Amino acid sequence: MTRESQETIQQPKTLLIAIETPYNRSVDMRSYFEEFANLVKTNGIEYEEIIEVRLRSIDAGTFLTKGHLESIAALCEEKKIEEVIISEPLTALQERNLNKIFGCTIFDRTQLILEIFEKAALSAEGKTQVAIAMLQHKKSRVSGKGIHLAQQSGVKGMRAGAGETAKEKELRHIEEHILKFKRQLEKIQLARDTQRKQRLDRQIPHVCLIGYTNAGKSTILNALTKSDVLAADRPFVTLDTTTRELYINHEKKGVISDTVGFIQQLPHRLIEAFKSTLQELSYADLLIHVVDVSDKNWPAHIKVVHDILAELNVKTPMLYVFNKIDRLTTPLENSVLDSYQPHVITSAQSKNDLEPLIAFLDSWKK
Ligand SMILES: Nc1nc2c(ncn2[C@@H]2O[C@H](COP(=O)(O)OP(=O)(O)OP(=O)(O)O)[C@@H](O)[C@H]2O)c(=O)[nH]1
Ligand SMILES: [Mg+2]
Repeated sequence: MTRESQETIQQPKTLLIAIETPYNRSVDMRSYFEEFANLVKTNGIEYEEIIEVRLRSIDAGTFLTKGHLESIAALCEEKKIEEVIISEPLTALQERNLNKIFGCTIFDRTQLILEIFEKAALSAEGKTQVAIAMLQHKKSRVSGKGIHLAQQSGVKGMRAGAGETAKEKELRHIEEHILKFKRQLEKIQLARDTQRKQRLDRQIPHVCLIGYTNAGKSTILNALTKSDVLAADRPFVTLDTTTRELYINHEKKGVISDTVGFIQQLPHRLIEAFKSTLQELSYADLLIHVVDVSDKNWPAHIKVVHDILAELNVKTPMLYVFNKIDRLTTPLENSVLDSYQPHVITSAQSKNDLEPLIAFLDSWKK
Protein backbone atom coordinates (compact mmCIF):
# COMPACT_ATOMS: atom_id res chain seq x y z
CA MET A 1 0.00 0.00 0.00
CA THR A 2 1.38 3.43 -0.80
CA ARG A 3 1.50 6.06 1.90
CA GLU A 4 -0.90 8.15 -0.16
CA SER A 5 -3.68 5.56 0.16
CA GLN A 6 -2.85 4.96 3.83
CA GLU A 7 -3.32 8.65 4.51
CA THR A 8 -6.81 8.70 3.14
CA ILE A 9 -7.76 5.85 5.49
CA GLN A 10 -5.91 6.84 8.67
CA GLN A 11 -2.36 7.73 9.58
CA PRO A 12 -0.66 4.66 11.05
CA LYS A 13 1.01 4.99 14.46
CA THR A 14 4.56 5.77 13.48
CA LEU A 15 7.85 5.42 15.33
CA LEU A 16 11.03 7.09 14.06
CA ILE A 17 14.43 5.53 14.68
CA ALA A 18 17.24 8.05 14.27
CA ILE A 19 20.56 6.24 14.05
CA GLU A 20 24.12 7.42 14.50
CA THR A 21 26.23 5.12 12.36
CA PRO A 22 29.98 4.67 12.03
CA TYR A 23 29.80 6.00 8.44
CA ASN A 24 28.09 9.26 9.40
CA ARG A 25 30.44 12.22 9.04
CA SER A 26 28.17 14.77 10.75
CA VAL A 27 29.84 16.48 13.65
CA ASP A 28 26.53 17.46 15.16
CA MET A 29 24.10 14.56 15.52
CA ARG A 30 21.37 16.89 16.84
CA SER A 31 21.27 18.69 13.45
CA TYR A 32 21.42 15.37 11.60
CA PHE A 33 18.46 14.00 13.59
CA GLU A 34 16.55 17.26 13.08
CA GLU A 35 17.16 16.90 9.34
CA PHE A 36 15.69 13.39 9.52
CA ALA A 37 12.59 14.55 11.45
CA ASN A 38 12.24 17.34 8.89
CA LEU A 39 12.27 14.85 6.00
CA VAL A 40 9.48 12.94 7.74
CA LYS A 41 7.50 16.14 8.31
CA THR A 42 8.03 17.24 4.69
CA ASN A 43 6.51 13.93 3.64
CA GLY A 44 3.37 14.82 5.62
CA ILE A 45 3.87 12.14 8.27
CA GLU A 46 3.03 12.72 11.90
CA TYR A 47 4.88 10.49 14.30
CA GLU A 48 4.26 9.10 17.74
CA GLU A 49 7.80 9.04 19.02
CA ILE A 50 11.41 9.39 17.93
CA ILE A 51 14.15 7.27 19.48
CA GLU A 52 17.86 7.76 19.01
CA VAL A 53 20.26 4.88 18.62
CA ARG A 54 24.06 4.84 18.44
CA LEU A 55 25.62 1.94 16.56
CA ARG A 56 29.28 0.94 16.69
CA SER A 57 28.75 -1.62 13.94
CA ILE A 58 25.99 -2.44 11.49
CA ASP A 59 24.41 -5.88 11.37
CA ALA A 60 24.24 -7.19 7.80
CA GLY A 61 20.90 -8.92 8.41
CA THR A 62 19.05 -6.45 10.63
CA PHE A 63 21.07 -3.20 10.55
CA LEU A 64 20.41 -2.78 14.30
CA THR A 65 22.19 -4.93 16.88
CA LYS A 66 20.51 -7.49 19.15
CA GLY A 67 19.98 -5.38 22.27
CA HIS A 68 18.32 -2.58 20.28
CA LEU A 69 16.13 -5.06 18.39
CA GLU A 70 14.69 -6.45 21.62
CA SER A 71 14.00 -3.10 23.27
CA ILE A 72 12.47 -1.57 20.11
CA ALA A 73 10.30 -4.66 19.48
CA ALA A 74 8.98 -4.31 23.06
CA LEU A 75 8.30 -0.60 22.52
CA CYS A 76 6.44 -1.34 19.26
CA GLU A 77 4.25 -3.82 21.06
CA GLU A 78 3.62 -1.59 24.06
CA LYS A 79 2.74 1.49 21.96
CA LYS A 80 0.94 -0.50 19.27
CA ILE A 81 3.25 0.94 16.59
CA GLU A 82 2.21 0.14 13.01
CA GLU A 83 4.98 1.79 11.03
CA VAL A 84 8.67 2.34 11.69
CA ILE A 85 10.78 4.84 9.73
CA ILE A 86 14.55 4.44 9.86
CA SER A 87 16.91 7.37 9.26
CA GLU A 88 19.29 5.22 7.17
CA PRO A 89 19.05 3.24 3.92
CA LEU A 90 18.37 -0.47 4.45
CA THR A 91 18.97 -3.47 2.22
CA ALA A 92 15.93 -5.50 1.15
CA LEU A 93 16.98 -8.23 3.60
CA GLN A 94 17.32 -5.83 6.55
CA GLU A 95 13.95 -4.28 5.77
CA ARG A 96 12.27 -7.70 5.63
CA ASN A 97 13.88 -8.91 8.85
CA LEU A 98 12.96 -5.75 10.76
CA ASN A 99 9.41 -6.07 9.47
CA LYS A 100 9.22 -9.56 11.00
CA ILE A 101 10.92 -8.64 14.29
CA PHE A 102 8.95 -5.42 14.94
CA GLY A 103 5.70 -6.66 13.38
CA CYS A 104 5.36 -3.28 11.56
CA THR A 105 5.73 -1.82 8.11
CA ILE A 106 9.30 -0.56 7.71
CA PHE A 107 10.26 2.49 5.66
CA ASP A 108 13.90 3.39 5.19
CA ARG A 109 15.60 6.66 4.22
CA THR A 110 15.53 5.75 0.54
CA GLN A 111 11.75 5.29 0.52
CA LEU A 112 11.30 8.52 2.49
CA ILE A 113 13.36 10.59 0.04
CA LEU A 114 11.80 8.93 -3.00
CA GLU A 115 8.33 9.84 -1.71
CA ILE A 116 9.32 13.48 -1.14
CA PHE A 117 10.76 13.62 -4.65
CA GLU A 118 7.58 12.06 -6.03
CA LYS A 119 5.46 14.80 -4.46
CA ALA A 120 7.87 17.60 -5.45
CA ALA A 121 8.33 16.65 -9.11
CA LEU A 122 6.43 19.05 -11.34
CA SER A 123 7.81 18.74 -14.86
CA ALA A 124 7.32 15.70 -17.10
CA GLU A 125 11.06 15.11 -16.93
CA GLY A 126 11.17 15.29 -13.11
CA LYS A 127 8.15 13.01 -12.75
CA THR A 128 9.59 10.44 -15.16
CA GLN A 129 12.99 10.47 -13.45
CA VAL A 130 11.40 9.91 -10.03
CA ALA A 131 9.12 7.18 -11.42
CA ILE A 132 12.15 5.27 -12.73
CA ALA A 133 13.95 5.56 -9.38
CA MET A 134 10.84 4.36 -7.51
CA LEU A 135 10.35 1.38 -9.81
CA GLN A 136 14.00 0.44 -9.45
CA HIS A 137 13.68 0.58 -5.67
CA LYS A 138 10.56 -1.59 -5.86
CA LYS A 139 12.40 -4.02 -8.12
CA SER A 140 15.16 -4.45 -5.51
CA ARG A 141 12.52 -5.23 -2.88
CA VAL A 142 10.72 -7.80 -5.10
CA SER A 143 14.02 -9.38 -6.23
CA GLY A 144 14.94 -9.91 -2.60
CA LYS A 145 11.70 -11.71 -1.78
CA GLY A 146 12.19 -15.34 -0.90
CA ILE A 147 10.82 -18.67 -1.96
CA HIS A 148 7.30 -17.89 -0.69
CA LEU A 149 6.38 -15.70 -3.63
CA ALA A 150 8.21 -17.95 -6.06
CA GLN A 151 5.88 -20.79 -5.13
CA GLN A 152 2.63 -18.88 -5.26
CA SER A 153 2.62 -18.93 -8.99
CA GLY A 154 0.69 -20.19 -11.86
CA VAL A 155 -1.42 -23.17 -12.53
CA LYS A 156 -2.46 -25.44 -9.68
CA GLY A 157 -0.51 -28.64 -9.47
CA MET A 158 2.27 -27.23 -11.59
CA ARG A 159 5.61 -26.93 -9.78
CA ALA A 160 7.21 -23.54 -9.46
CA GLY A 161 9.78 -23.19 -12.15
CA ALA A 162 7.66 -24.92 -14.76
CA GLY A 163 6.09 -21.60 -15.76
CA GLU A 164 6.63 -18.00 -14.78
CA THR A 165 6.54 -17.57 -11.02
CA ALA A 166 4.56 -14.73 -9.43
CA LYS A 167 7.86 -13.07 -8.55
CA GLU A 168 9.15 -13.35 -12.10
CA LYS A 169 5.90 -11.94 -13.40
CA GLU A 170 6.03 -8.96 -11.05
CA LEU A 171 9.67 -8.31 -11.96
CA ARG A 172 8.84 -8.49 -15.65
CA HIS A 173 6.04 -5.92 -15.19
CA ILE A 174 8.37 -3.57 -13.33
CA GLU A 175 11.06 -3.96 -16.02
CA GLU A 176 8.53 -3.17 -18.75
CA HIS A 177 7.44 -0.01 -16.93
CA ILE A 178 11.04 1.10 -16.38
CA LEU A 179 11.76 0.64 -20.07
CA LYS A 180 8.66 2.63 -21.04
CA PHE A 181 9.63 5.54 -18.76
CA LYS A 182 13.24 5.46 -19.99
CA ARG A 183 12.04 5.83 -23.58
CA GLN A 184 9.83 8.77 -22.56
CA LEU A 185 12.77 10.36 -20.78
CA GLU A 186 15.03 10.04 -23.81
CA LYS A 187 12.50 11.99 -25.88
CA ILE A 188 12.16 14.74 -23.26
CA GLN A 189 15.93 15.02 -22.96
CA LEU A 190 16.44 15.48 -26.68
CA ALA A 191 14.94 18.96 -26.32
CA ARG A 192 17.40 19.84 -23.57
CA ASP A 193 20.34 18.51 -25.59
CA THR A 194 19.33 20.82 -28.44
CA GLN A 195 19.11 23.82 -26.08
CA ARG A 196 22.52 23.03 -24.61
CA LYS A 197 24.04 22.65 -28.06
CA GLN A 198 22.68 26.04 -29.10
CA ARG A 199 24.11 27.60 -25.95
CA LEU A 200 27.52 26.02 -26.53
CA ASP A 201 27.50 27.04 -30.22
CA ARG A 202 26.69 30.63 -29.29
CA GLN A 203 29.25 30.48 -26.45
CA ILE A 204 26.80 31.78 -23.87
CA PRO A 205 28.39 31.47 -20.41
CA HIS A 206 26.43 29.14 -18.13
CA VAL A 207 26.48 29.38 -14.34
CA CYS A 208 24.83 26.68 -12.18
CA LEU A 209 23.73 27.00 -8.56
CA ILE A 210 24.38 23.77 -6.71
CA GLY A 211 24.52 22.64 -3.10
CA TYR A 212 22.94 20.81 -0.23
CA THR A 213 19.16 20.99 -0.02
CA ASN A 214 17.74 24.09 1.72
CA ALA A 215 21.03 26.01 1.41
CA GLY A 216 19.36 28.98 -0.33
CA LYS A 217 20.01 28.27 -4.04
CA SER A 218 16.57 29.32 -5.27
CA THR A 219 16.55 32.39 -3.02
CA ILE A 220 19.86 33.48 -4.58
CA LEU A 221 18.58 32.78 -8.12
CA ASN A 222 15.52 34.93 -7.36
CA ALA A 223 17.63 37.76 -5.94
CA LEU A 224 20.08 37.76 -8.86
CA THR A 225 17.50 37.50 -11.63
CA LYS A 226 14.38 39.06 -10.05
CA SER A 227 12.55 35.75 -10.53
CA ASP A 228 10.03 34.03 -8.34
CA VAL A 229 11.14 30.41 -8.24
CA LEU A 230 9.62 28.71 -5.20
CA ALA A 231 11.92 28.94 -2.17
CA ALA A 232 10.79 27.49 1.15
CA ASP A 233 12.18 26.22 4.43
CA ARG A 234 11.95 22.50 3.71
CA PRO A 235 14.09 20.00 1.80
CA PHE A 236 13.78 19.32 -1.92
CA VAL A 237 11.59 22.25 -2.90
CA THR A 238 13.43 22.46 -6.25
CA LEU A 239 13.66 19.35 -8.41
CA ASP A 240 13.42 20.90 -11.83
CA THR A 241 16.13 22.99 -13.39
CA THR A 242 15.13 26.62 -13.98
CA THR A 243 17.36 28.70 -16.26
CA ARG A 244 17.28 32.51 -16.39
CA GLU A 245 19.30 35.23 -18.07
CA LEU A 246 21.91 36.67 -15.73
CA TYR A 247 22.53 40.42 -15.74
CA ILE A 248 25.08 41.91 -13.36
CA ASN A 249 25.11 45.70 -13.11
CA HIS A 250 23.08 45.88 -16.36
CA GLU A 251 25.56 43.76 -18.28
CA LYS A 252 24.50 40.36 -19.61
CA LYS A 253 26.79 37.72 -18.14
CA GLY A 254 25.11 34.63 -19.55
CA VAL A 255 22.52 32.30 -18.10
CA ILE A 256 22.12 30.89 -14.59
CA SER A 257 20.38 27.66 -13.57
CA ASP A 258 18.93 26.47 -10.28
CA THR A 259 19.29 22.72 -9.67
CA VAL A 260 18.09 19.93 -7.42
CA GLY A 261 19.68 19.93 -3.95
CA PHE A 262 21.71 17.09 -2.48
CA ILE A 263 21.50 15.33 0.88
CA GLN A 264 23.49 12.79 2.88
CA GLN A 265 22.75 9.24 1.80
CA LEU A 266 20.90 10.42 -1.29
CA PRO A 267 19.48 7.25 -2.82
CA HIS A 268 21.85 6.08 -5.48
CA ARG A 269 18.93 5.34 -7.76
CA LEU A 270 17.93 8.99 -7.67
CA ILE A 271 21.41 10.07 -8.69
CA GLU A 272 21.23 7.55 -11.53
CA ALA A 273 17.78 8.72 -12.59
CA PHE A 274 18.77 12.41 -12.44
CA LYS A 275 22.11 11.75 -14.12
CA SER A 276 21.29 13.37 -17.44
CA THR A 277 19.95 16.51 -15.71
CA LEU A 278 23.00 16.63 -13.47
CA GLN A 279 25.30 16.05 -16.42
CA GLU A 280 24.51 19.67 -17.34
CA LEU A 281 26.90 20.62 -14.54
CA SER A 282 29.82 19.29 -16.61
CA TYR A 283 28.96 21.67 -19.45
CA ALA A 284 28.59 24.70 -17.16
CA ASP A 285 31.36 27.30 -16.93
CA LEU A 286 30.99 27.99 -13.21
CA LEU A 287 29.34 26.20 -10.28
CA ILE A 288 28.08 28.41 -7.47
CA HIS A 289 28.18 26.04 -4.50
CA VAL A 290 25.77 27.47 -1.92
CA VAL A 291 26.43 26.41 1.69
CA ASP A 292 24.13 27.07 4.66
CA VAL A 293 26.70 27.92 7.32
CA SER A 294 24.01 28.24 9.98
CA ASP A 295 23.77 24.43 9.94
CA LYS A 296 26.52 23.03 12.16
CA ASN A 297 27.08 20.19 9.71
CA TRP A 298 28.00 22.46 6.81
CA PRO A 299 31.48 20.91 6.28
CA ALA A 300 29.86 17.46 6.00
CA HIS A 301 27.33 18.93 3.56
CA ILE A 302 30.15 20.28 1.37
CA LYS A 303 31.69 16.80 1.38
CA VAL A 304 28.38 15.27 0.27
CA VAL A 305 28.25 17.68 -2.69
CA HIS A 306 31.91 16.99 -3.60
CA ASP A 307 31.32 13.22 -3.48
CA ILE A 308 28.28 13.39 -5.76
CA LEU A 309 30.10 15.66 -8.23
CA ALA A 310 33.07 13.27 -8.24
CA GLU A 311 30.70 10.38 -8.95
CA LEU A 312 29.26 12.35 -11.87
CA ASN A 313 32.80 13.19 -12.99
CA VAL A 314 32.03 16.93 -12.88
CA LYS A 315 35.19 19.05 -12.79
CA THR A 316 33.74 22.52 -13.47
CA PRO A 317 35.35 25.49 -11.62
CA MET A 318 33.56 26.28 -8.36
CA LEU A 319 32.83 29.30 -6.20
CA TYR A 320 31.79 28.60 -2.60
CA VAL A 321 29.04 30.86 -1.29
CA PHE A 322 28.84 30.73 2.49
CA ASN A 323 25.22 31.77 2.93
CA LYS A 324 22.80 32.60 5.80
CA ILE A 325 25.44 34.48 7.80
CA ASP A 326 22.62 36.57 9.28
CA ARG A 327 21.68 33.49 11.32
CA LEU A 328 25.10 33.10 12.92
CA THR A 329 25.67 34.17 16.51
CA THR A 330 29.46 33.89 16.27
CA PRO A 331 31.34 34.83 13.09
CA LEU A 332 32.96 32.15 10.94
CA GLU A 333 36.64 31.53 11.43
CA ASN A 334 38.71 32.60 8.44
CA SER A 335 41.17 29.77 8.97
CA VAL A 336 38.33 27.28 8.39
CA LEU A 337 36.92 29.06 5.35
CA ASP A 338 40.33 29.58 3.75
CA SER A 339 40.53 25.95 2.68
CA TYR A 340 37.57 26.60 0.36
CA GLN A 341 38.74 28.80 -2.52
CA PRO A 342 37.49 30.96 -4.08
CA HIS A 343 34.69 31.89 -1.70
CA VAL A 344 32.34 34.71 -0.77
CA ILE A 345 30.25 35.21 2.37
CA THR A 346 26.61 36.19 1.93
CA SER A 347 23.11 36.44 3.23
CA ALA A 348 20.47 36.08 0.54
CA GLN A 349 18.04 37.99 2.73
CA SER A 350 19.29 41.40 1.79
CA LYS A 351 20.71 42.81 -1.43
CA ASN A 352 23.54 44.42 0.58
CA ASP A 353 24.69 41.11 1.98
CA LEU A 354 24.67 39.55 -1.50
CA GLU A 355 27.10 42.20 -2.72
CA PRO A 356 30.23 39.97 -2.43
CA LEU A 357 28.63 37.46 -4.83
CA ILE A 358 27.50 40.19 -7.22
CA ALA A 359 31.03 41.67 -7.18
CA PHE A 360 32.56 38.24 -7.92
CA LEU A 361 30.20 37.69 -10.87
CA ASP A 362 30.82 41.22 -12.11
CA SER A 363 34.52 40.50 -12.60
CA TRP A 364 34.02 36.86 -13.59
CA LYS A 365 34.88 35.88 -17.17
CA LYS A 366 34.22 32.53 -18.84
N1 LIG B 1 18.03 33.59 7.31
C1 LIG B 1 18.27 33.29 6.04
N2 LIG B 1 17.43 32.48 5.37
C2 LIG B 1 17.73 32.17 4.10
C3 LIG B 1 18.86 32.67 3.41
N3 LIG B 1 18.88 32.16 2.17
C4 LIG B 1 17.78 31.38 2.06
N4 LIG B 1 17.08 31.38 3.21
C5 LIG B 1 15.86 30.62 3.55
O1 LIG B 1 16.20 29.25 3.54
C6 LIG B 1 15.11 28.46 3.06
C7 LIG B 1 15.57 27.60 1.90
O2 LIG B 1 15.87 28.42 0.81
P1 LIG B 1 15.76 27.91 -0.70
O3 LIG B 1 16.25 29.03 -1.56
O4 LIG B 1 14.42 27.33 -0.98
O5 LIG B 1 16.83 26.75 -0.66
P2 LIG B 1 17.28 25.76 -1.84
O6 LIG B 1 18.76 25.59 -1.70
O7 LIG B 1 16.76 26.23 -3.14
O8 LIG B 1 16.56 24.42 -1.35
P3 LIG B 1 15.98 23.15 -2.21
O9 LIG B 1 15.48 23.64 -3.51
O10 LIG B 1 14.89 22.63 -1.34
O11 LIG B 1 17.13 22.20 -2.31
C8 LIG B 1 14.03 29.45 2.69
O12 LIG B 1 13.12 29.53 3.77
C9 LIG B 1 14.77 30.77 2.51
O13 LIG B 1 13.98 31.91 2.78
C10 LIG B 1 19.73 33.55 4.15
O14 LIG B 1 20.77 34.04 3.67
N5 LIG B 1 19.38 33.81 5.44
MG1 LIG C 1 15.46 25.39 -4.42
